[in-house]
Amino acid sequence: MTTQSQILIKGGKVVNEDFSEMTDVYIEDGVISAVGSDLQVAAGTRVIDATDRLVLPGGIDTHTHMELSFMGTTAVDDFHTGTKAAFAGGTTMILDFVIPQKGCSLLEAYEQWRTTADPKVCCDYSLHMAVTWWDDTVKKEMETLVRDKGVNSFKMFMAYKDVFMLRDNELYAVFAQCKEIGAIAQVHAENGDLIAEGAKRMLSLGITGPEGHEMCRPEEVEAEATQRAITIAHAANCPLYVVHVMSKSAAKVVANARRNGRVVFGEPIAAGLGTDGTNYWHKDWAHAVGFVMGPPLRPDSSTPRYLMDLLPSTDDLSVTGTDNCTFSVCQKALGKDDFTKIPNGVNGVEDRMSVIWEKGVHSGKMDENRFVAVTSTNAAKIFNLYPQKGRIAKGSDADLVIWDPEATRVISAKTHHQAVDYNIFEGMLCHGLPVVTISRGKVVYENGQLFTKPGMGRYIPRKPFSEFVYNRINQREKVGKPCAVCREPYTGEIISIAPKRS
Ligand code: URQ
Ligand code: ZN
Ligand code: ZN
Repeated sequence: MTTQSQILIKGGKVVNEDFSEMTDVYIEDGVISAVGSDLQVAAGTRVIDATDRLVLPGGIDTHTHMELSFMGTTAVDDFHTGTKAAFAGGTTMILDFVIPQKGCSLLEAYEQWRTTADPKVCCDYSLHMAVTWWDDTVKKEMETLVRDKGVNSFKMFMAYKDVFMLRDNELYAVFAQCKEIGAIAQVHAENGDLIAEGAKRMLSLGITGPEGHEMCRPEEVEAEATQRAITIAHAANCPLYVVHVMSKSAAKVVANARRNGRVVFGEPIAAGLGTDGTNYWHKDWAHAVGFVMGPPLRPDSSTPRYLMDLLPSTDDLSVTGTDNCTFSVCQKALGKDDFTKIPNGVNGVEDRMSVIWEKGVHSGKMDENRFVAVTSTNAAKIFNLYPQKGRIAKGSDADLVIWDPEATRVISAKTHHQAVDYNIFEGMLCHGLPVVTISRGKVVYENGQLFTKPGMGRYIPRKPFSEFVYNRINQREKVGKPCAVCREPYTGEIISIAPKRS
């Protein structure tokens, strides 16, 4: 790993979300210190030639679950292998999730996740907090997490009945608290009751394979919960972020709500943008089971294109993550006779940027600036990391990727850097890949080689009341309050109601 503290990236095209320009970038001590031509640099500066390449802000993966203990086992990509793989794919920051068991302290869970992650992470990271139960102590701990621990996002599950799931009244209470403390509410939007009934029905019909996982929770089960969450969040005047939007139906609900002025953001993930749920019907069980996640990938094979079409446009969908939560086939085999026992989760952290470049930019659906917006900048703005992250500008962290838009690679578990033993994008040819990844001014990936050390990444605290998220909320708080009608009191006759005979 080079100890170089000055780097000059020369001759490249710097691409931010709002414009691109042929210019140079000078990095000193982990920070971008100048962007321009003919820059004065210190003696001994390392010069990296970026001719014919793009210089992008490092990717931000909004949704990972490294080494999550879930459904009886632990996700095989941990904070070390998962963040090395992130670098290899051009991602320089992940946002992972603290998920306390029902009834357990959120603060204690936060400390456990920090103790696990800090010594292992290679890239910078931050933590969302899941709220899996509700009472006054949870309410107080949310406030403490925002004030003292730099958490500004809380995820509530509407699925995983009896495990993580919250009921509507609890959702309303948590959303109200999120708005009070300036956090954004995130939801896993599926109707957990319908999933439980659907699973019972499938098993009673003798359907135990991965196809039952999708059939027990079809896309309207996701769309219904998405709409319900949007309605409850709007009632609480709370900003909402719908994680892993996996279907056309749910995407339409988010897009429609945004056009109706709701403060809601939709997050499609690499899996839903790059592949589909027809894989659940594959005759080879070991192939089909690899795609099991919740909400499921959809058997409507036009879904990836539909979701991708909503990214370039008017921000119907705003930001991309991966929900990287990997279980090798032998772990998935815990559910070989019963799909409800298959640990849910797929890969994505290494391949997200290339999959979106291939399906979004190379296909001509979005331009390079929009690519930066949906893979990095919008995430930074929503989670209040901008412009420290998500931009190439003086003073921003030197998290960059030198991107070769014409280079190609074929995605395969044989060559990926992740620990999981299969890849849902196996065999996919992608244009667009990182040549050099730079994290806080250090070259951490170059020409296929990683230069990382576990623990070199930092936890990044985030402040509440992100302007990008709260500007409209705050204004509605001021002007949108309902008010009573002034009228003379009623003086007419009132019917008398005879007291009930006991
Ligand atoms: O639901 C989630 O986001 C976690 C538990 C990962 N697993 C999944 O299938 N999405
Ligand atoms: Zn989820
Ligand atoms: Zn997740």
